[in-house]
Amino acid sequence: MTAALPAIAFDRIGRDRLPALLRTMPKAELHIHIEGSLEPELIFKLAQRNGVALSYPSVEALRAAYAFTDLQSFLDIYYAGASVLLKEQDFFDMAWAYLEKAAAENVVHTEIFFDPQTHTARGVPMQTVILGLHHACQRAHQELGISAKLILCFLRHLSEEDALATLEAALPWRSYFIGVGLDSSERGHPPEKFARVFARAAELGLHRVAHAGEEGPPPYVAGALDVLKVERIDHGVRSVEDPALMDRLAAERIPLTVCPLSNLKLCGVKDLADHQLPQLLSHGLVAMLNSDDPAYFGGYLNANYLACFEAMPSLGANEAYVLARNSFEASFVSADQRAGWSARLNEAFVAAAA
Ligand code: ES4
Ligand code: ZN
Repeated sequence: MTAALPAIAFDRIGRDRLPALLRTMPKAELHIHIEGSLEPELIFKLAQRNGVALSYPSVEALRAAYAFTDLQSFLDIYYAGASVLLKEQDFFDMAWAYLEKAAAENVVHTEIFFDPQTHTARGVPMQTVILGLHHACQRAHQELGISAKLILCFLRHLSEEDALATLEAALPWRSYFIGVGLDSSERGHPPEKFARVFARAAELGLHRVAHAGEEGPPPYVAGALDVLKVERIDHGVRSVEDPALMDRLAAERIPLTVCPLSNLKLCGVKDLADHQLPQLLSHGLVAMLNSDDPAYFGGYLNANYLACFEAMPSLGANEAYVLARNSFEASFVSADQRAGWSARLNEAFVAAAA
Protein backbone atom coordinates (compact mmCIF):
# COMPACT_ATOMS: atom_id res chain seq x y z
CA MET A 1 0.00 0.00 0.00
CA THR A 2 1.23 3.43 -0.90
CA ALA A 3 0.78 6.22 1.60
CA ALA A 4 -1.96 8.16 -0.13
CA LEU A 5 -2.36 11.85 -0.56
CA PRO A 6 -5.97 12.92 -1.08
CA ALA A 7 -5.33 14.14 -4.62
CA ILE A 8 -2.22 14.84 -6.56
CA ALA A 9 -2.10 18.57 -7.08
CA PHE A 10 1.48 19.65 -7.33
CA ASP A 11 0.89 21.72 -10.48
CA ARG A 12 1.82 24.81 -8.56
CA ILE A 13 5.43 23.62 -8.50
CA GLY A 14 6.83 25.41 -11.56
CA ARG A 15 8.82 23.75 -14.32
CA ASP A 16 11.89 25.74 -13.34
CA ARG A 17 11.92 23.93 -10.00
CA LEU A 18 11.58 20.44 -11.47
CA PRO A 19 15.28 19.65 -12.01
CA ALA A 20 16.10 20.24 -8.33
CA LEU A 21 13.02 18.32 -7.21
CA LEU A 22 13.82 15.36 -9.47
CA ARG A 23 17.36 15.23 -8.10
CA THR A 24 16.42 15.51 -4.44
CA MET A 25 13.24 13.42 -4.28
CA PRO A 26 13.71 10.03 -2.63
CA LYS A 27 13.27 7.21 -5.15
CA ALA A 28 13.97 3.55 -5.83
CA GLU A 29 15.88 2.10 -8.76
CA LEU A 30 14.58 -1.31 -9.85
CA HIS A 31 16.33 -1.96 -13.16
CA ILE A 32 20.09 -1.64 -13.14
CA HIS A 33 22.49 -4.29 -14.46
CA ILE A 34 25.51 -4.03 -12.24
CA GLU A 35 27.81 -5.06 -15.11
CA GLY A 36 26.32 -2.11 -17.00
CA SER A 37 27.57 0.28 -14.33
CA LEU A 38 31.18 -0.61 -15.13
CA GLU A 39 32.70 2.67 -16.33
CA PRO A 40 35.52 2.55 -18.94
CA GLU A 41 37.98 3.88 -16.34
CA LEU A 42 37.23 0.98 -14.00
CA ILE A 43 37.35 -1.51 -16.91
CA PHE A 44 40.90 -0.36 -17.66
CA LYS A 45 41.91 -0.36 -14.00
CA LEU A 46 40.64 -3.92 -13.48
CA ALA A 47 42.16 -5.11 -16.78
CA GLN A 48 45.54 -3.88 -15.57
CA ARG A 49 45.08 -5.30 -12.05
CA ASN A 50 44.13 -8.71 -13.46
CA GLY A 51 46.42 -8.84 -16.50
CA VAL A 52 43.45 -9.04 -18.91
CA ALA A 53 44.07 -7.84 -22.48
CA LEU A 54 41.48 -5.45 -23.93
CA SER A 55 40.88 -4.88 -27.62
CA TYR A 56 40.76 -1.09 -27.12
CA PRO A 57 43.96 0.94 -26.63
CA SER A 58 42.48 3.56 -24.27
CA VAL A 59 39.52 4.65 -22.16
CA GLU A 60 38.66 7.15 -24.89
CA ALA A 61 38.77 4.52 -27.65
CA LEU A 62 36.49 2.25 -25.60
CA ARG A 63 34.03 5.03 -24.90
CA ALA A 64 34.05 5.97 -28.57
CA ALA A 65 32.86 2.43 -29.38
CA TYR A 66 29.66 3.06 -27.41
CA ALA A 67 27.60 3.84 -30.52
CA PHE A 68 24.91 1.20 -30.66
CA THR A 69 22.37 0.35 -33.32
CA ASP A 70 20.27 -2.16 -31.37
CA LEU A 71 20.33 -4.36 -28.26
CA GLN A 72 22.73 -6.96 -29.69
CA SER A 73 25.32 -4.38 -30.76
CA PHE A 74 25.37 -3.20 -27.14
CA LEU A 75 25.42 -6.67 -25.56
CA ASP A 76 28.52 -7.65 -27.54
CA ILE A 77 30.53 -4.80 -26.03
CA TYR A 78 28.90 -5.16 -22.59
CA TYR A 79 29.98 -8.81 -22.30
CA ALA A 80 33.50 -7.85 -23.47
CA GLY A 81 33.66 -5.17 -20.76
CA ALA A 82 32.64 -7.68 -18.07
CA SER A 83 35.60 -9.93 -18.96
CA VAL A 84 37.86 -7.90 -16.62
CA LEU A 85 35.91 -9.09 -13.56
CA LEU A 86 37.76 -11.99 -11.96
CA LYS A 87 38.12 -11.58 -8.18
CA GLU A 88 35.67 -10.91 -5.36
CA GLN A 89 37.25 -7.48 -4.91
CA ASP A 90 36.46 -6.63 -8.56
CA PHE A 91 32.75 -7.34 -8.05
CA PHE A 92 32.83 -5.38 -4.80
CA ASP A 93 34.53 -2.38 -6.43
CA MET A 94 32.07 -2.33 -9.33
CA ALA A 95 29.01 -2.46 -7.05
CA TRP A 96 30.46 0.01 -4.57
CA ALA A 97 31.07 2.58 -7.31
CA TYR A 98 27.42 2.28 -8.41
CA LEU A 99 26.06 2.41 -4.87
CA GLU A 100 28.01 5.58 -4.06
CA LYS A 101 26.56 7.27 -7.14
CA ALA A 102 23.04 6.01 -6.42
CA ALA A 103 23.15 7.22 -2.81
CA ALA A 104 24.38 10.64 -3.98
CA GLU A 105 21.34 10.81 -6.32
CA ASN A 106 18.91 10.19 -3.44
CA VAL A 107 18.17 6.63 -4.45
CA VAL A 108 17.06 5.19 -1.10
CA HIS A 109 16.52 1.64 -2.37
CA THR A 110 17.93 -0.28 -5.32
CA GLU A 111 17.32 -3.77 -6.69
CA ILE A 112 20.42 -4.74 -8.65
CA PHE A 113 20.53 -7.26 -11.50
CA PHE A 114 23.59 -9.42 -11.96
CA ASP A 115 24.38 -11.95 -14.71
CA PRO A 116 26.23 -14.89 -13.09
CA GLN A 117 26.49 -16.86 -16.35
CA THR A 118 28.62 -14.10 -17.88
CA HIS A 119 31.18 -14.85 -15.19
CA THR A 120 30.83 -18.55 -14.41
CA ALA A 121 31.24 -19.32 -18.13
CA ARG A 122 34.72 -17.73 -17.85
CA GLY A 123 35.61 -19.88 -14.85
CA VAL A 124 34.77 -17.33 -12.14
CA PRO A 125 33.17 -19.18 -9.20
CA MET A 126 29.57 -18.30 -8.27
CA GLN A 127 30.75 -17.53 -4.73
CA THR A 128 33.18 -14.88 -5.99
CA VAL A 129 30.41 -13.08 -7.87
CA ILE A 130 27.74 -13.21 -5.17
CA LEU A 131 29.98 -12.47 -2.18
CA GLY A 132 31.62 -9.48 -3.85
CA LEU A 133 28.26 -7.95 -4.72
CA HIS A 134 26.67 -8.87 -1.39
CA HIS A 135 29.45 -7.30 0.67
CA ALA A 136 29.13 -4.06 -1.31
CA CYS A 137 25.35 -4.00 -0.67
CA GLN A 138 25.87 -4.71 3.02
CA ARG A 139 28.51 -2.02 3.45
CA ALA A 140 26.48 0.50 1.43
CA HIS A 141 23.56 0.00 3.79
CA GLN A 142 25.79 0.59 6.80
CA GLU A 143 27.87 3.47 5.46
CA LEU A 144 25.70 5.18 2.84
CA GLY A 145 22.26 4.43 4.29
CA ILE A 146 21.04 2.98 0.99
CA SER A 147 19.00 -0.25 0.90
CA ALA A 148 20.39 -2.58 -1.78
CA LYS A 149 19.17 -6.03 -2.84
CA LEU A 150 20.30 -8.43 -5.58
CA ILE A 151 18.32 -10.10 -8.39
CA LEU A 152 19.96 -12.99 -10.25
CA CYS A 153 19.32 -12.84 -14.00
CA PHE A 154 19.39 -15.67 -16.52
CA LEU A 155 20.77 -15.01 -19.99
CA ARG A 156 17.97 -15.79 -22.41
CA HIS A 157 20.30 -16.51 -25.35
CA LEU A 158 21.51 -19.57 -23.38
CA SER A 159 19.48 -22.72 -22.73
CA GLU A 160 16.99 -23.30 -19.95
CA GLU A 161 19.19 -26.17 -18.72
CA ASP A 162 22.00 -23.69 -18.23
CA ALA A 163 19.64 -21.38 -16.33
CA LEU A 164 18.45 -24.25 -14.10
CA ALA A 165 22.04 -25.25 -13.32
CA THR A 166 22.87 -21.61 -12.56
CA LEU A 167 19.99 -21.31 -10.10
CA GLU A 168 21.01 -24.52 -8.32
CA ALA A 169 24.65 -23.36 -8.18
CA ALA A 170 23.55 -20.14 -6.49
CA LEU A 171 21.45 -21.82 -3.78
CA PRO A 172 24.20 -21.90 -1.13
CA TRP A 173 23.77 -18.07 -1.18
CA ARG A 174 19.98 -18.13 -1.46
CA SER A 175 19.61 -15.55 1.30
CA TYR A 176 21.80 -13.06 -0.59
CA PHE A 177 19.39 -12.48 -3.48
CA ILE A 178 15.68 -11.69 -3.46
CA GLY A 179 14.63 -12.78 -6.93
CA VAL A 180 15.40 -13.87 -10.45
CA GLY A 181 15.20 -12.03 -13.76
CA LEU A 182 15.61 -12.70 -17.47
CA ASP A 183 17.80 -10.55 -19.71
CA SER A 184 20.07 -10.48 -22.78
CA SER A 185 18.91 -10.94 -26.42
CA GLU A 186 15.12 -10.83 -26.40
CA ARG A 187 14.14 -11.48 -30.02
CA GLY A 188 13.88 -15.18 -30.80
CA HIS A 189 14.03 -16.08 -27.11
CA PRO A 190 10.44 -15.88 -25.86
CA PRO A 191 9.65 -16.16 -22.14
CA GLU A 192 8.09 -19.62 -22.59
CA LYS A 193 11.62 -20.99 -23.06
CA PHE A 194 12.20 -20.42 -19.31
CA ALA A 195 8.94 -21.77 -17.84
CA ARG A 196 10.57 -24.48 -15.70
CA VAL A 197 13.32 -22.37 -14.17
CA PHE A 198 10.84 -19.65 -13.20
CA ALA A 199 8.56 -22.29 -11.65
CA ARG A 200 11.55 -23.54 -9.65
CA ALA A 201 12.34 -19.97 -8.54
CA ALA A 202 8.73 -19.55 -7.38
CA GLU A 203 9.02 -22.78 -5.37
CA LEU A 204 12.09 -21.33 -3.70
CA GLY A 205 10.13 -18.22 -2.69
CA LEU A 206 12.06 -15.94 -5.03
CA HIS A 207 10.57 -12.86 -6.65
CA ARG A 208 10.32 -12.99 -10.44
CA VAL A 209 10.85 -10.33 -13.10
CA ALA A 210 11.69 -10.49 -16.80
CA HIS A 211 12.74 -8.19 -19.60
CA ALA A 212 9.88 -8.15 -22.12
CA GLY A 213 8.63 -5.72 -24.72
CA GLU A 214 12.02 -4.00 -25.00
CA GLU A 215 12.68 -5.19 -28.57
CA GLY A 216 10.27 -8.12 -28.43
CA PRO A 217 6.56 -7.86 -29.31
CA PRO A 218 3.60 -7.49 -26.90
CA PRO A 219 2.96 -11.29 -26.71
CA TYR A 220 6.34 -11.59 -24.94
CA VAL A 221 4.96 -9.32 -22.19
CA ALA A 222 1.80 -11.44 -21.86
CA GLY A 223 3.94 -14.61 -21.93
CA ALA A 224 6.15 -13.33 -19.11
CA LEU A 225 3.02 -12.70 -17.00
CA ASP A 226 1.12 -15.88 -17.86
CA VAL A 227 3.92 -18.43 -18.11
CA LEU A 228 6.75 -17.04 -15.98
CA LYS A 229 4.33 -15.49 -13.46
CA VAL A 230 6.51 -12.41 -13.16
CA GLU A 231 5.58 -9.66 -10.71
CA ARG A 232 7.13 -6.85 -12.79
CA ILE A 233 7.98 -6.33 -16.43
CA ASP A 234 11.38 -4.86 -17.27
CA HIS A 235 11.03 -2.25 -20.05
CA GLY A 236 7.62 -3.30 -21.42
CA VAL A 237 7.47 -0.20 -23.60
CA ARG A 238 6.20 -2.07 -26.66
CA SER A 239 3.02 -2.84 -24.67
CA VAL A 240 1.64 0.41 -26.08
CA GLU A 241 1.16 -1.47 -29.38
CA ASP A 242 -1.57 -3.65 -27.80
CA PRO A 243 -4.51 -1.78 -26.21
CA ALA A 244 -5.87 -4.91 -24.47
CA LEU A 245 -2.46 -5.55 -22.91
CA MET A 246 -2.30 -1.92 -21.73
CA ASP A 247 -5.70 -2.33 -20.05
CA ARG A 248 -4.54 -5.52 -18.37
CA LEU A 249 -1.29 -3.98 -17.09
CA ALA A 250 -3.28 -1.08 -15.63
CA ALA A 251 -6.00 -3.28 -14.09
CA GLU A 252 -3.49 -5.68 -12.49
CA ARG A 253 -1.12 -2.88 -11.51
CA ILE A 254 1.83 -4.69 -13.07
CA PRO A 255 4.85 -2.41 -12.72
CA LEU A 256 6.97 -1.54 -15.75
CA THR A 257 10.61 -0.65 -15.06
CA VAL A 258 11.14 1.85 -17.87
CA CYS A 259 14.65 2.86 -19.01
CA PRO A 260 14.36 5.85 -21.37
CA LEU A 261 18.05 6.61 -22.05
CA SER A 262 18.57 2.91 -22.75
CA ASN A 263 15.74 2.89 -25.31
CA LEU A 264 17.23 6.00 -26.90
CA LYS A 265 20.80 4.63 -27.12
CA LEU A 266 19.64 1.26 -28.45
CA CYS A 267 17.49 2.98 -31.06
CA GLY A 268 14.13 1.80 -29.71
CA VAL A 269 13.08 5.44 -30.16
CA LYS A 270 14.63 8.06 -32.43
CA ASP A 271 14.15 10.87 -29.96
CA LEU A 272 13.22 10.99 -26.27
CA ALA A 273 10.25 13.15 -27.25
CA ASP A 274 8.88 10.05 -29.04
CA HIS A 275 9.23 7.80 -25.99
CA GLN A 276 6.22 5.78 -24.76
CA LEU A 277 6.49 7.05 -21.16
CA PRO A 278 3.70 9.67 -21.37
CA GLN A 279 1.34 7.07 -22.87
CA LEU A 280 2.16 4.58 -20.11
CA LEU A 281 1.49 7.18 -17.43
CA SER A 282 -1.71 8.52 -18.96
CA HIS A 283 -3.00 4.95 -19.08
CA GLY A 284 -2.42 4.70 -15.32
CA LEU A 285 0.37 2.12 -15.48
CA VAL A 286 2.75 1.67 -12.55
CA ALA A 287 5.82 2.89 -14.43
CA MET A 288 8.97 4.44 -13.02
CA LEU A 289 12.38 5.36 -14.43
CA ASN A 290 15.60 3.39 -14.24
CA SER A 291 19.11 3.59 -15.68
CA ASP A 292 19.55 0.00 -17.04
CA ASP A 293 23.27 0.20 -17.99
CA PRO A 294 24.28 3.69 -16.91
CA ALA A 295 27.95 3.48 -17.89
CA TYR A 296 26.93 2.68 -21.47
CA PHE A 297 23.78 4.74 -21.98
CA GLY A 298 24.89 8.20 -20.96
CA GLY A 299 23.71 8.58 -17.42
CA TYR A 300 22.59 7.34 -14.04
CA LEU A 301 19.08 7.58 -12.63
CA ASN A 302 18.80 11.35 -12.25
CA ALA A 303 20.03 11.85 -15.81
CA ASN A 304 17.10 9.68 -16.96
CA TYR A 305 14.62 11.75 -14.96
CA LEU A 306 16.08 15.08 -16.07
CA ALA A 307 16.27 14.13 -19.76
CA CYS A 308 12.65 12.91 -19.84
CA PHE A 309 11.21 15.94 -18.08
CA GLU A 310 13.13 18.19 -20.42
CA ALA A 311 12.05 16.34 -23.57
CA MET A 312 8.41 15.65 -22.67
CA PRO A 313 6.18 18.68 -22.17
CA SER A 314 3.36 16.63 -20.61
CA LEU A 315 5.54 15.75 -17.61
CA GLY A 316 5.32 18.03 -14.59
CA ALA A 317 5.54 17.82 -10.81
CA ASN A 318 2.50 15.51 -10.57
CA GLU A 319 4.20 13.01 -12.86
CA ALA A 320 7.47 13.29 -10.92
CA TYR A 321 5.57 12.43 -7.77
CA VAL A 322 3.75 9.49 -9.40
CA LEU A 323 6.96 8.04 -10.85
CA ALA A 324 8.76 8.14 -7.50
CA ARG A 325 5.71 6.75 -5.70
CA ASN A 326 5.47 3.96 -8.30
CA SER A 327 9.14 3.13 -7.70
CA PHE A 328 8.28 2.37 -4.08
CA GLU A 329 5.03 0.59 -4.87
CA ALA A 330 6.90 -1.73 -7.25
CA SER A 331 9.76 -2.47 -4.81
CA PHE A 332 10.16 -5.90 -3.23
CA VAL A 333 10.24 -4.57 0.33
CA SER A 334 8.02 -4.77 3.39
CA ALA A 335 4.90 -2.63 3.61
CA ASP A 336 6.53 -0.75 6.51
CA GLN A 337 9.58 0.17 4.47
CA ARG A 338 7.44 1.25 1.55
CA ALA A 339 5.29 3.39 3.82
CA GLY A 340 8.35 5.05 5.35
CA TRP A 341 9.84 6.02 1.99
CA SER A 342 6.46 7.11 0.62
CA ALA A 343 5.99 9.38 3.64
CA ARG A 344 9.39 10.97 2.97
CA LEU A 345 8.37 11.48 -0.65
CA ASN A 346 5.11 13.12 0.40
CA GLU A 347 6.99 15.47 2.72
CA ALA A 348 9.38 16.49 -0.05
CA PHE A 349 6.53 17.37 -2.42
CA VAL A 350 4.34 19.05 0.17
CA ALA A 351 7.33 21.20 1.19
CA ALA A 352 8.08 22.06 -2.44
CA ALA A 353 4.44 23.05 -3.05
CA ALA A 354 4.16 25.21 0.09
C1 ES4 B 1 20.40 -5.28 -21.06
CL1 ES4 B 1 19.32 -3.05 -22.08
C2 ES4 B 1 19.36 -4.74 -21.80
N1 ES4 B 1 18.45 -5.53 -22.35
C3 ES4 B 1 18.54 -6.85 -22.17
N2 ES4 B 1 19.51 -7.43 -21.46
C4 ES4 B 1 20.43 -6.64 -20.91
N3 ES4 B 1 21.50 -6.93 -20.16
C5 ES4 B 1 22.12 -5.79 -19.85
N4 ES4 B 1 21.46 -4.77 -20.40
ZN1 ZN C 1 17.83 -4.19 -18.64
